[in-house]
Amino acid sequence: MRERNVGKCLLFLLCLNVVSSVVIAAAPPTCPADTGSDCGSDSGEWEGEFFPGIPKIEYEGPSSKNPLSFKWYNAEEEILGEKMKDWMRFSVAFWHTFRGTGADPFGAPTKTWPWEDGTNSLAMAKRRLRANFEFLEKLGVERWCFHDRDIAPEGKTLEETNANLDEVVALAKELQGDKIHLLWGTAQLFLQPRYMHGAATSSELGVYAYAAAQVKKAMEVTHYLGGENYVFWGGREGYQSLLNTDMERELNHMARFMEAAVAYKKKIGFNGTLLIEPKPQEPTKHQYDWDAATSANFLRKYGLIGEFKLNIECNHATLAGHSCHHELETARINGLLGNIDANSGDPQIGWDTDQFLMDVAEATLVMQTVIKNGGLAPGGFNFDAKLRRESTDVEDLFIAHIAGMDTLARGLRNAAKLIEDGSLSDLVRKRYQSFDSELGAAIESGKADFELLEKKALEWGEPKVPSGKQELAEMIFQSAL
Ligand code: XLS
Ligand code: NI
Ligand code: NI
Repeated sequence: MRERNVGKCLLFLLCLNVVSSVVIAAAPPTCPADTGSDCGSDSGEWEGEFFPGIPKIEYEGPSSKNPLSFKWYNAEEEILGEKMKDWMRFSVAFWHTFRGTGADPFGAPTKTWPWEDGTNSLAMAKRRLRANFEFLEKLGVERWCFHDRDIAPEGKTLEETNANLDEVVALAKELQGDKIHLLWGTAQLFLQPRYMHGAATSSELGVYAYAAAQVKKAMEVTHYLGGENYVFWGGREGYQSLLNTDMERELNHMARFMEAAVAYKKKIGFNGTLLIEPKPQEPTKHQYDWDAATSANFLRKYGLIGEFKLNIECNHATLAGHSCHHELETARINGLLGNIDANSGDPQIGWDTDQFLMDVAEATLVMQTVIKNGGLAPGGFNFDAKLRRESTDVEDLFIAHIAGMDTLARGLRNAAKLIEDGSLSDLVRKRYQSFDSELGAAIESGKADFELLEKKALEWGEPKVPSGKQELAEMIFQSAL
């Protein structure tokens, strides 16, 4: 049974190559993994539960051995005067959790969820959406994120595509009710072949216009769903070669496109934050949004600095040669930390592997910055993370999110412990204490010129330089984990 299914999936992928101009979402699985389920049944509303046997996930504490329980995340518990759920503002990424198939460049899809019927139909889109809301409810997560094209299929014309989106979004609005919120929406401007040169950076005027129409619509539906933010993508985000592209012109096009998005946001009265998500390479090698600092410079140069914030993704930080903590601090110091795509990369694989963040030390550093930032609202933590290709049980979707939530919750507890203990911040304060003086204050307020400093240097002679205490800092940090 399983072998035949894999055969069908491979065939489906080959067919996809031929008809790819209309199928833009990742190939949906063709059959359910669980034998005896509704493989191949007609699209339509799903009868009953999507996740039978999975209870509402509860907090059971660190000693629990139950994989379907939280060990560290206790939504209502207060840490540093605020509920854990308000610090975290967790969100499930629709594309990974409900459109992820496990396919990679060397392998066919492995995930064949029972509710999938192998089509990219409108009825299937609605059924999948119902699965998403049941998932959120059972997981106890109040937010979700999507790209326009993962929630609704592309039609033959832009009108038809927009009508499909409207139909799915109307159902989403109903299913959200007043309990579930949209952390952010975005437009998917990369998979469809029309975007092969980029979208806002495309050399084709018609593509630029088409992308504008798509972003306009995605902003409208995000607004309609009460979106708290909108993640802005210009589409493929860069250029591959400087031989056959005009970098200066493309950057200008991108900036004009962003300006138009700002103007449209104001026109429709959308009050959410506009975010851009730094990412180096993938799929292009020169990106205007390489990392937080490059993105900040781009925004400043084109006068967009007050209109956008950054969505920092930990895996993208690693790809840029930084730690996630460094990117978060760069964004925070620039007043640009808007949202976090909570994931991590593999230390050996140089690719955006989008793994769930499971490293407690990293999570502690991430939470230190979130606390310094006074939280993330109206942003939050979006699980831009997917199951490994080998994880194929429905319950793995829950286990992955639970572990990801617990890791960050544990990071929050540790960061609070470090603050309450105070020895690490003491160490840092002492390190700079020579500046807590009259001359230090003059330097920090820009009032000390070189003549004054030279006079002091001559007067004092050779300065004494104390130890930096790196290992002591690490020792204190470790003791909180
Ligand atoms: C891809 C991005 C993507 C965004 C949403 O690398 O991380 O998943 O978060 O378009
Ligand atoms: Ni992301
Ligand atoms: Ni990514």
